[in-house]
Parts: sequence; C-alpha cells; structure tokens
Amino acid sequence: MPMQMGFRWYGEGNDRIRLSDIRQIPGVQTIVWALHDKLPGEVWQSAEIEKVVSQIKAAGFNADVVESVNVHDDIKIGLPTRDQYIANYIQTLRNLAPFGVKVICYNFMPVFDWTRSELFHPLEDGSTALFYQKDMIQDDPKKMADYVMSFTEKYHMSFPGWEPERMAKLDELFEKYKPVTKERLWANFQYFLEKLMPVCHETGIRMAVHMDDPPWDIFGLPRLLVDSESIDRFLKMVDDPHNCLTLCSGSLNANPENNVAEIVRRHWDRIAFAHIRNVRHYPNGDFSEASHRDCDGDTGILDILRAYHDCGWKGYIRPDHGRHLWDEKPGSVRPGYGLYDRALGIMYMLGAWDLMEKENK
Ligand SMILES: [Mn+2]
Repeated sequence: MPMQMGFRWYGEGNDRIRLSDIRQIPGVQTIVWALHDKLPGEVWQSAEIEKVVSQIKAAGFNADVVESVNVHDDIKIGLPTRDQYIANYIQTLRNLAPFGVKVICYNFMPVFDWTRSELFHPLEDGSTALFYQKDMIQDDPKKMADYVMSFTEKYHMSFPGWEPERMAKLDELFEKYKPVTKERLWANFQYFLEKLMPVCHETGIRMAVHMDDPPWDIFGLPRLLVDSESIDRFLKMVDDPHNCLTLCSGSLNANPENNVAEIVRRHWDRIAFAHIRNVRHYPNGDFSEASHRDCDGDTGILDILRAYHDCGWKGYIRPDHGRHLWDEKPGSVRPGYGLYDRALGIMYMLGAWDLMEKENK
C-alpha cells in the first residue's frame, strides 16, 4: 500500500467542515478522527466508535487513524491509579481494532497539549495563523490557559488537550506534576508503553506518539520528544515495531536546529503517521505557522517529502495546521483546522509526490 493522505475531522456537530466537503479534495483516503467528547482515561465504547466510523466509511473514506486517544495525567505522573487508566486505554484499543483502526496518535506532554500565544495572528497576506511569542510563554501558565479557554467560552468550541474539566484544576495539576522530573517522566512513559505492546501485537495497532509542541520545556514542565536524540532514545527504550512516531514537522522545526528530513531518513520505518506543517522563524525565537509551500517557511517541506519518497515510506500523512483564509474567522473555524489552507497543502504535497513518482518511472 502506498502512502495514504489523510484529513483531520472533528466529527458531526463538532466541525463545520462536512465529510462531503473533504470528499472534494483530491487524494484524501483517510479521515483522522476521534471521539472528542471523551475525557482522558475513559473507555471508548464500541457503539460510540461504530457511529463515527460508519459515517466516515459511508462517505467513502477509511477510518484507519485516530488522533488522539489522550493519556490520563495519572499515567504521566506515575500515580498508583495509573494501572486502572492503562487498563481502560487497553480496552479502548481492543474496542477500536475491530473497526479497522491501525494507528493511534497520542502525546505524552504534561498538563498542556500544543501551546501558542495567539490563535489568529494576522499575516502579511491578510490571512491569520497560529503564533508563538516566546516571551509570553515563560512564567504564567494561567494567562495562556485563560487565553485559549476564552475561545472555548466565547465560541462553544473545546480543543483536544484543553478540556475545561482539566483546565479548571490547573493549580492542582501543576502541584501533582511537581515530583515528576524529566527522568521520572521517561520511566512513566516506558511503563505505559510496555503494558500496551502486547495488545498492539494482538490487534496490529501501532502507537504513534506525537512530538512535543513546542519542542522545549514550558512553565517548568519537562518535555521529552524534542529532537533527534530524544527520538532515538524513545525508539530504543521500547524497541518494538508497534512503538512508532507521529513525526510532526512543524512541532520539531519550531526549533530551527531540528532537521526533520534527516530524522525521516533515519527512522522512516518507525514513522506510522506524518504531520506536514511549515513554520517561519523569527530571530527572537518567536515562530509563526505558514502555508505548506516550501519557500513560505523554514521547515524544508520539499526535503521532507523527498526523504519520505526516497525511503519508499508507506504510512499515513496529513496536512497539519493551516492558516485561516477567506471567511475563516474565530467562531467559524477551529484554530489551525480550516478547510482551505489544508486543502491547498494537500494539493501541494500531492503535486510534489506525483512529480517524484513520475520521475522514478
Ligand atoms: Mn502535529
């Protein structure tokens, strides 16, 4: 099976983009989905899974990739209650497998998922994009959380990893993470994965961890998957073909030192899922998200695609965040997940890919 193009969709009633809209983007085979009303630690029931998968399949797509099944904080912290949450996670995998799910994207970031200081930053061309202002994300996690949560309140839109139930207990969460050093977090990560591997072998599901976004410690919280070295460590720590990566070009390249194409060439057989996103760097450490076109950012999109193609890579790929274009505004669009720029990104990627295929013949 060749590389498969995917598109993230938040589900009926939770995403203004319809499956029939996605159907009109050339080349999309896989809907990247999740049960977005589930809290971390809850079991996904077969009937709930069946409902969404049947919508996806009826629209002509496969539902091979789930993003994300979120990991409960107690597992990351290493509390005694983690075993129950791991058992629940395993049950969710067992419930997903009969529906053809092959890859689970997840992350192992403490407290916060992806982090930005601005969700609708104006760009020169009149579009807006997610933006990271380094000096805004230093001391006060509450301020950033309040900013992100203000969108949830105003537009009745909740974001994965930013569940209001968790954010309401931010102080408590920070307190719980206090004893969790970076090494402790690695150990808890290993414990979690080792419990999961037998069920991955049994079901064929590949666990694909997303890179930490951004790839450095924030608010004193440790972050693990930040560069080439830490990815090596992760893959060796649980050296199993089911222990894989969601290699996110934009997350990694928020640190300009990270050469994503090089990582692809070294670990392509352990990359189950590729996120393609372009980032523009500013000298002071700020970064902005950009269009997928290579020259619009500094991430090296064409080198990355070339690396995947050269390696004969056969995983799932999707455009990651896009800019908000035309009438996509706060309230009408999920930050980073509009229709248009991601569709343009797909056409750019498939254009490059088709050309490489043709040259190879
Ligand atoms: Mn990503």
